[in-house]
Formats: sequence, structure tokens, C-alpha cells
Amino acid sequence: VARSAFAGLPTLEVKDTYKVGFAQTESNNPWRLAQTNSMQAEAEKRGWQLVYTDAAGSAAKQVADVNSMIAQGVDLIFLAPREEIPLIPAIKAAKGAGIPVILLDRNVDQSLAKAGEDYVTFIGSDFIEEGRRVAEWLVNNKPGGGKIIELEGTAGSSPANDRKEGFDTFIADHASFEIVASQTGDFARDKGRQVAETLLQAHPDADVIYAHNDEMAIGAISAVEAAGKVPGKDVLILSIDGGREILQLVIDGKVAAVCECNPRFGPKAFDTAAAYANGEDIPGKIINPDNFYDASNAADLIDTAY
Ligand code: GZL
Repeated sequence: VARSAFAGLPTLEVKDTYKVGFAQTESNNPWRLAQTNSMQAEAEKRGWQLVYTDAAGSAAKQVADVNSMIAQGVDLIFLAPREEIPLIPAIKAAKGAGIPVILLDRNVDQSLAKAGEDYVTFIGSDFIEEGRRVAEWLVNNKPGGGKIIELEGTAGSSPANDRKEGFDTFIADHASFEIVASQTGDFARDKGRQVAETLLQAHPDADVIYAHNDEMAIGAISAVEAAGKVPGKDVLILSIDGGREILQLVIDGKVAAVCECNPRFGPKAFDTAAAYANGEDIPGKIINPDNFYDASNAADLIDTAY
């Protein structure tokens, strides 16, 4: 539990407006754009000044971005650490400069930094649960078992690490399923397509593709079709994020199931900062609930998707 009066954590004084930083990892897909839009909209709504940076996929640049926010003397920093370890020195530097940090969306290595001591809290999805729910759906919906190709997210990122852990751990308990290959596609559509193409050639008997996000799942559809196979028939495709594009593909029968990972952080992020300023107890983790989509509900819910 983090309190603004908690020994060691910087406080946030009660003001009617703040200058806050938001250090984004990159803007290479609709999920990240939806997250940024949500943060910018909430800042505007509250009349807070938002210092926004985009690390363009570089953890090193994100470190520099956070350090520049510290130099600018922002009141608080919202940070989505691109990878679990490289941002920790910057988080500690913010603390040293008396600037509280709230982690959004991605977390840091818990053996090196802790909520309530180094940063206020982590707001985001439970990525392990996301991976487990996808694996559970697969086991429940593919009675004959299967050979799985796994497309991993950005190496070293908490969603990639945890979505792998959640899925692989569940699958390990079901001997009729086997993960025949697992490789990073860096959460990117074209990299996902390239990796899926290579792995499908190496494992022609693979009949399931589990992608850690929609971008790579959509790339994998192209790879399956390029291999002369029918997505949804010869190869089941599973994903995480739940954007409008992937839900339409579920409706079209090309994608089997998707666990949501809601990108709309703005309201909860700013509410948490205001609560922290008011001295309220802030839990070390604030978990966003995630929907789960398949052919049974995608058409009903697509209009609620980002
Ligand atoms: C998850 C987020 C991931 C999305 C990807 O919270 O960090 O990063 O699942 C995005 O689409 O690139």
C-alpha cells in the first residue's frame, strides 16, 4: 500500500492542476495510439498539462525521456516501461528528485523495484491471467489437442514474459497440446507475419497460433494464407488485445478467440494520481478487468472495442 505520507515515496501536493509526464514506449499500433489518446483526452478534460514523449521503440530513449521530465520538474510521471529492467534507474532518479511515478500498462522487474517504495503503483492488466484464459479457451474448444506456434511480444517486456508464463503453464498440464515453437514478433504486424511464415514452414503440422497481441495475430493470418491454409479451419488463431480489427476477424471466422487488454488508461490513471495527492491508500497493483471474446459474443461487443 502506498500513501502519500508513506516514508520514502515522494508526495503529490493538493493543487487544482498539475504538470504530469506520460512516457510512451512507441506508437506502432492501434493499442498504443488508443492508450495515448485516452491519456491526452483525460488531461484535457481535467485541465492538467501533459508532457508527452514517444520512445519510438527504444528503452534507452525512454530513459532519456523520463530524465528530461525530471529536469522539467513535472509533478508526477506516468510511465509504461517498455522492458522490465532498463527503466528502473530512471524510476529511482524520479524518486530521488521528489517526483512520484505511476506505472501504466507495463511493469518492472519486481525483484529490483517495488510499488510503495520506488513507485506509487502499477495500473494495468494481469498478463499472466490473459495468457491462462487463452490457453483455457483452447483446451476447452479443441478436443483433439494441437501443435502450437507461439508468437511472443517484445523481448523483456512484462506482457511478453507474463502472457507466455500464463499460457505455457496451463498448456503444460494438457499433454494433447504441444508448443512446437515460440519466438518474438516484437508485438509488430509484419514481424509477426515473417516469424509465423518461417515457423509454419518448419512445423507444417502446427494447427494453432497463439499471438501475444492482435498485430502479430493479423500478420499470422497472412502467413497462414500464404501457406495455402485456411485460418479458422486448418489453423486456429488466438490473440490478446481485442481491438475492433481483430473482433471483425473473429466475426469473419479467421480468429478463434481473443482476451481483451483494455488500453483506455486515462480516467483511472488521473483518478489514482488525484487520490494519491489526497493521501488515500493506493494499492501496489490496480488491475484492469479484461473481457474475453470469441464467436459467441464478438458481434455483440465489437462496438465497445477501441
Ligand atoms: C499490453 C501492452 C502491449 C499490447 C500490445 O498492456 O503493453 O503493448 O498488448 C502493445 O499491442 O504493443
